[in-house]
Amino acid sequence: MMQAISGKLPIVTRRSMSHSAIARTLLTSQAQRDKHDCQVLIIGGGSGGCALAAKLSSKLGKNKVTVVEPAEHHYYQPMFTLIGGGMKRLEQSFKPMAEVLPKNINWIKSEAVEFDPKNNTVKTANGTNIKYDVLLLATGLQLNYDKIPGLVEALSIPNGKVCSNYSPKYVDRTYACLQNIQEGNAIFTFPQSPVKCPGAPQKIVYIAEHYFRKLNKRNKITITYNTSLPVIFGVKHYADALWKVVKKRDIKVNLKRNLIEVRPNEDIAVFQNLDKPEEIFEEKYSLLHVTPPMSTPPVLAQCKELVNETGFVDVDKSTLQHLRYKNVFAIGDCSASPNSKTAASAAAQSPVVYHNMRAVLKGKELKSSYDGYASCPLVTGYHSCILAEFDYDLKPLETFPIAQNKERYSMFFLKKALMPTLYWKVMLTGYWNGPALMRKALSIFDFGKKGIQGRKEDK
Ligand code: FAD
Ligand code: UQ1
Repeated sequence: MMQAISGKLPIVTRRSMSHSAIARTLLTSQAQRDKHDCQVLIIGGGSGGCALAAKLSSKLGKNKVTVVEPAEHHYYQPMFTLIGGGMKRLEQSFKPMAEVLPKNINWIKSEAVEFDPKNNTVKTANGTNIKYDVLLLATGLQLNYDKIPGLVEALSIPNGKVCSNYSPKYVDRTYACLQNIQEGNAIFTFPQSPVKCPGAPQKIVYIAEHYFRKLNKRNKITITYNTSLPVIFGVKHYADALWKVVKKRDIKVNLKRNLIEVRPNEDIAVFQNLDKPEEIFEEKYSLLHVTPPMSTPPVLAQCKELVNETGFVDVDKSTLQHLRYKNVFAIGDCSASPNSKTAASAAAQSPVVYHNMRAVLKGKELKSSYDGYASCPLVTGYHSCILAEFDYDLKPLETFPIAQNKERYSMFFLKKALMPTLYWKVMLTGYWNGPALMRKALSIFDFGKKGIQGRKEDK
């Protein structure tokens, strides 16, 4: 195997970095117009890519795994919900990429710009041609704020009324907006596209409602959640519980209503009724929280051999292997497997992808399969959370022997205090395979739950 690291000493050294981190970033500068071969190539060093890099590199050994990732920082995105609610600070949500990627891999700090699966090659923006034996696509989803006219402008107004928890660029605006609003309409949106963590657009609704009550301004503010979806949540077991929450707390929910324009000069948000497209609503806001439309990155979506008609990587939903290219796999948000896109799903996919990629490398049959597990901690305020967990059939697949369709402090504590450590120390190091083992162990207890998994009325 040819290594891209060659000859010269580093031109720029970073005092704060370890020697191995310097060696790994070296590849960035010296790889210009170079060739690079590897056994495993991973595109994207986010939740899924990083977890798999850790698992595979510790098994295969030094320099067998190459990760292409342009970002300087790795964000723990699930924390954005809490940052928007003023419960955590932005600085707590990220670490240098050099610190979270495993030490024994090659890191090409650039982005993939061309895929050629017929010839097992990927090109990067810094001019490296990489040849691989097996490829893992882990690019996640891109945020398309620019798809809504007026939105980028609205989000750039200092101390403005428009905010969004979805990007580290805008998340600090959310808590400022919660503080600034004194009266009027607080409007929250869910776009007409697949999104990562489909529960997150409504978590901030509940946090905002609780915040307004705490600050004694709730009676002067109306709260509306406009969602493009036909349901409040895709799993009936939890949707029933959420309808009770919105009713009790006087939150108005409009289904099938999509944000199509923002007019920041007039503080007006324009919505369309997705059932009757000619019906357009102009709504005045004092606070507007936007969840942007999302898609896989264009470089992936443009490679028609790799993706389906919606731009997601065309994999088998059980094995996570590409339907045509048997040495290609996907993990996380960019995969066409029809699960909810969450870090919890990527964790549950990680052992499946790991075992099946190793089987391909050894020329063996694929034996591992993914059940569609996804989890969404639906934070409903400053000390409560409904922990939704479900599978491909939208059946509850719960870890704990208590009713999880109820607002609980214990689940809030799990989300706020335990999950960040589980993520940084256990998932990104390749040891967290999702809660399946824990679920099995805890299944010996049944505090009156009477086998909620798979009850007919919950389907
Ligand atoms: P990501 O972690 O997004 O990583 C993708 C990586 O690919 C990035 O580092 C990017 O730089 C890189 N990349 C992109 N294009 C290229 C390219 N061309 N070349 C090379 N690299 C590229 N999940 C939960 O489980 N629980 C939660 O409570 C939760 N809450 C959330 C709240 C919010 C507000 C948000 C935004 C997300 C939340 N999620 C939650 C979802 C979770 O963060 C994602 O599902 C998870 O990070 C997906 O992992 P991934 O590896 O697919 O993508
Ligand atoms: C989870 O595994 C995970 O990925 C690390 C999350 O993202 C941060 C989650 O939010 C949740 C809830 C899970 C599931 C874990 C347990 C213990 C139920």
